[in-house]
Amino acid sequence: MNLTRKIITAHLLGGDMTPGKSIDLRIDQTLTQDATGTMAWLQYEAMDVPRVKTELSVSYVDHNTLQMGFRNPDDHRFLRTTAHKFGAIFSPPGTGICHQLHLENFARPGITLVGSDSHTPTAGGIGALAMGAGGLSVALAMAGKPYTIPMPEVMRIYLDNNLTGWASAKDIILHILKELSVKGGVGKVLEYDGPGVATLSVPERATITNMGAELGATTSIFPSDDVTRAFLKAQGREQDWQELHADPNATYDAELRVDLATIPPLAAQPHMPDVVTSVASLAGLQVDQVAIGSCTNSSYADLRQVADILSGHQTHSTTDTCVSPGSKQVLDMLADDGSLSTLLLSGVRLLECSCGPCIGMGGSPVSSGVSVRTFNRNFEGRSGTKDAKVYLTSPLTAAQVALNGGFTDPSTWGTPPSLPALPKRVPSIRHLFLMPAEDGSSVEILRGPNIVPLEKFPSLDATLSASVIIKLEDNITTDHIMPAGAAITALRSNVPAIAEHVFERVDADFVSRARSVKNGIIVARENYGQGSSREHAALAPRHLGIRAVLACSLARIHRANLVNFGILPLTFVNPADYDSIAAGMSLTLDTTAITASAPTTVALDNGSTIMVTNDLSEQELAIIRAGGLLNFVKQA
Ligand code: MIC
Ligand code: SF4
Repeated sequence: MNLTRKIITAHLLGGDMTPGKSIDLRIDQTLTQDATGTMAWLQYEAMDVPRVKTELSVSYVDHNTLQMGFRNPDDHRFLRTTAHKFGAIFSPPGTGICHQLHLENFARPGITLVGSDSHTPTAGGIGALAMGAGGLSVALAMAGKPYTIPMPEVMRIYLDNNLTGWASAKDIILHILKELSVKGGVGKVLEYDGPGVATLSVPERATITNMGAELGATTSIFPSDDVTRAFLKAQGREQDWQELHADPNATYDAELRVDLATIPPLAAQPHMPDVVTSVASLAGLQVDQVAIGSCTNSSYADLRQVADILSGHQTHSTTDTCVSPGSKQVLDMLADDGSLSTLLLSGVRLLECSCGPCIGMGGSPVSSGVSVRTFNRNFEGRSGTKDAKVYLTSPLTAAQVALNGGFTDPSTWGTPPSLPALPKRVPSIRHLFLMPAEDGSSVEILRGPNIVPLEKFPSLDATLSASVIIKLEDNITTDHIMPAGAAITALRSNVPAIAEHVFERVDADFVSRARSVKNGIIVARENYGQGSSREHAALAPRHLGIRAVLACSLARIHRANLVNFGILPLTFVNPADYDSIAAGMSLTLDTTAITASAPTTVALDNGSTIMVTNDLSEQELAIIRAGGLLNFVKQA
């Protein structure tokens, strides 16, 4: 067996392990973060389960820590009190980014982890089967219910040789993105194997599994070996280690071979993580901003290497350079070895240990500026500046760009800094986490005026007549559907208010058109809903009356979120029928005739019909008929 199938087998509560068939998994750990967490905890509260039933659940505050006005601090207080009451550990704002903190403090080989953030697979770097999901799916897992997914195919990523020169872990995943594209991982777990694995540290592995999210993969996973053991030992958690790997004769559904020795420094170009080219080919391009950090590249080793490159130099005067460490542990280590002082004296701006500019929480580039970021997503407008051009690179490349004011040829960079040795013991920040009350029954949940109670959606009508509100192209991201940024993210606990911003960067009239009809439908091409796990990209359209999405294909987490909120995820039987539909048309379907994973007829208002299909399980169909997962759970 391969490693993925071993962990799934050990956690299987039901279903059929044939790729594509539904499986129910026992979930050991969950994580939530503030931007998706307020909804998740409101939903958890609505389930009437007094204590979380997982072995460990952590509620992190890392996405929006700006506290501009009362909304955001009210959210933080709500999350602190819900964690305290319901039995979760609380990580206060400023402690660090959820994925970095979870890797350092809680994740362990062989567990299942579900998190309300699409980069939860970061913990795959330590050998956990870690998956991103919508907040409601995580709330259900916290309530002790199984997590249901389609059984993934397992793709072996065979790493041969080792990295050379200025190439680093980020370049490995950028190379894989170039090979497979942003939809190349859909329906798959990417399982790393081969001699190259042992050459990579746990944080390097985590950089790679983190960005597996950009491939659309269910998750990515590395084996647990001596490198994993040394990492856990340094964290004072050697007892959490177990050896885990695929059997020597394991079989896989697909394979990609990667020769690490041939990978040069790479960059993803605007506006998709898979538009990858060599850094050398960008030489000469001036850069206005460099942002180093995010859950992809904010480990101690990443930032220490940046400091080593900048040591004794100054960042370029026309390149605004900022660093956000992944955790207070990382920051403490940088302070301890003098790297922090090196960074500050080189001209770097130090930001809080949080997501920061990655989700547009400040740090936006200048108008039509070029920004180089060590992050994982460069979708148009995500930085907060609509016409900015964002490139994604490794910290090593970003540091060189900061020094030189733009891209230069790596052959001129000299000798790369060495990877710092793993300290025998790293400083613990575990005392900063708030442990839950032993008995939460008397803990009061503190809310605020922006925390709006959940809306109850009606069940699915027998005949659905809906207008096409918008017709979209390929690869529409959840950032297109429900933009992030400081102002809009502050509305995550208030669905009626956040709904006013649906598709605002794509089509300013979307909301008024959706409101003007009773039922709406969204039409798109391939990979609709890629990117973030934010369920607001389903919930807010549902609030506006969207009842179905008809696309050529859908991204995994968003499709699950549509089901959770009672929106029908439909696909064209014949993708060419996409051309026969125009915005403003009315589509009618008899929903009582829909059966799980089978085609059905849709009537267009021009008198013609098309065939659409779905890949829903019986249970998912029942959830949609009930008007969403919360209604379904309460009915059961
Ligand atoms: C992201 O990177 O897009 C986010 C912000 O972390 C999201 C979660 C969210 O929208 O709150 C994600 O990746 O799931
Ligand atoms: Fe935070 Fe960015 Fe990572 Fe999302 S991708 S969790 S916004 S650092």
